[in-house]
Amino acid sequence: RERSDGRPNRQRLLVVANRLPVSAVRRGEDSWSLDISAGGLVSALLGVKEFEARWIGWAGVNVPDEIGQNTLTTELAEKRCIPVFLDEEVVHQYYNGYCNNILWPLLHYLGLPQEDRLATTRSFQSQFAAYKKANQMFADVVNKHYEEGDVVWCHDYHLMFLPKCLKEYNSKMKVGWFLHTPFPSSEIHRTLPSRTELLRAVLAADLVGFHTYDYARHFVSACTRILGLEGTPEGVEDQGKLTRVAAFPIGIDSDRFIRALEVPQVQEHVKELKERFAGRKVMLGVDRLDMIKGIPQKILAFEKFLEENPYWHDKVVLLQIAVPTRTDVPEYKKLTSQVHEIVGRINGRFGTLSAVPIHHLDRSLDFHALCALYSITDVAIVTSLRDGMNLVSYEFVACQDSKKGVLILSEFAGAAQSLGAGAILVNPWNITEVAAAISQALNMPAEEREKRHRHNFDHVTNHTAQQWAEFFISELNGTVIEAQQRMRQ
Ligand code: ADQ
Repeated sequence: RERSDGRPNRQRLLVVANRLPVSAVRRGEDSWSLDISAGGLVSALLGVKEFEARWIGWAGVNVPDEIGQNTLTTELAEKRCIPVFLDEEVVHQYYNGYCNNILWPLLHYLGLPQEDRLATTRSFQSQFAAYKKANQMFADVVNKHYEEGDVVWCHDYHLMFLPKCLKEYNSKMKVGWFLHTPFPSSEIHRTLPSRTELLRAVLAADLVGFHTYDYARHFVSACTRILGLEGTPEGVEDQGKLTRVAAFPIGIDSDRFIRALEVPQVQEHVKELKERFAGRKVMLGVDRLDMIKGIPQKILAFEKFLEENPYWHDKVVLLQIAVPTRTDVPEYKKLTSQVHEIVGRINGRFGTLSAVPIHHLDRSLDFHALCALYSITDVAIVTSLRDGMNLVSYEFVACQDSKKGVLILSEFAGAAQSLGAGAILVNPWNITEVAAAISQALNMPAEEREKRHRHNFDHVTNHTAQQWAEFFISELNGTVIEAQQRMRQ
């Protein structure tokens, strides 16, 4: 294809994810306000100049009427976004049900929700049916907008069925699928009633990507043990058809964070924070309020540290910023009250009239406020019980080039594989070990901090989100060309 000025068109990339990078709020029958979220994936793809990206996903609102659907579609088109309209019942069963209640805990080794395990088991079939239906709805929209030569990149556990649906439409479509969460041991995956169908659906893709080599290996083992297929160094082979499986560790747009530190508004904020916490070391946790992030474990470890180290009582503060997510799921509500209760107890126990040891905020911070906080922090603490990668640890490192603070990082976060040599790695289940890590971090000599920071900073600035996206797409293009050559031989 060529443009009217004779130059070749850039390859089109259709990025399909459950949510569009835009949230829509209805203002009237035919008007919408669109709020763009500059998440990691968006910045990654904005930086990839040789592709022309379009987004396909759910806009996060129920739009039952045709007028509303048409006006929203037109407004989103200006942002290169194409909506998939899901009705309330599908969202309830597919998104809240199968994705968040079944797949999310399972992929993070947490099993099915404890209290309603039997109820979940009973509703499993209807939720799985809704999941397949929703994936088919995404596929319909992709198919409608697909042009020959496009690359289709499917994202995450919400869309494991999508590669199969797309290949059924058109076996020549170039389809890649990337999982942002861990892929667990095959012993965990095999407990899923839909284990076989899901694996087969993912294997329809040309390229399947994970954050780490371990997750890729678990996926290949699940295919060999559960489906009886052959694992090869390149991926999984089924009757001569190879699905490439590989690790593509994500990164961040580190320059965006580094540049933000120069913005006057951020510097003003830094000054205020430094005054506010003068004379105290600042520890920071930034997480979505989710059970995988190990927030109660982190706070209990901090309590243990205070118990064992009276010297530090009025010299350290833990700021825990936790954005509430999935607030309509009962397990998440329970987690919120559990965290509040523990924080209240510890502040009651160790606080004074003038200061408390833990500041816990149930909300999200804007980008500039977050950068300011990262930059004044002495010790960042990530205690995820499992985490695909964990970008917070990367963002902290990017903002620390002048301070050279310490990162305490769970060994169960994908980031432990890349930042492990610079961070203090911990098992978040062992609060005694985490308390000792806090002590080590707060007392670390400057020379050692510098050395550890240098390792992490070099990694974060040399493995960016943009490189991640380019690498995945070029591998996908390469994989398809190789497969075509094999077919011809
Ligand atoms: P998440 O589970 O959302 O992502 P993470 O990688 O840490 O986890 O990314 C969170 C993002 O949200 C970061 O960019 C962070 O700045 C932002 N954020 C979190 N709390 C915030 C707050 N209180 N205020 C403002 N911003 C906040 C999933 C997987 C991860 C994987 C990513 C990317 O669970 O393991 O690293 O996708 O693949």
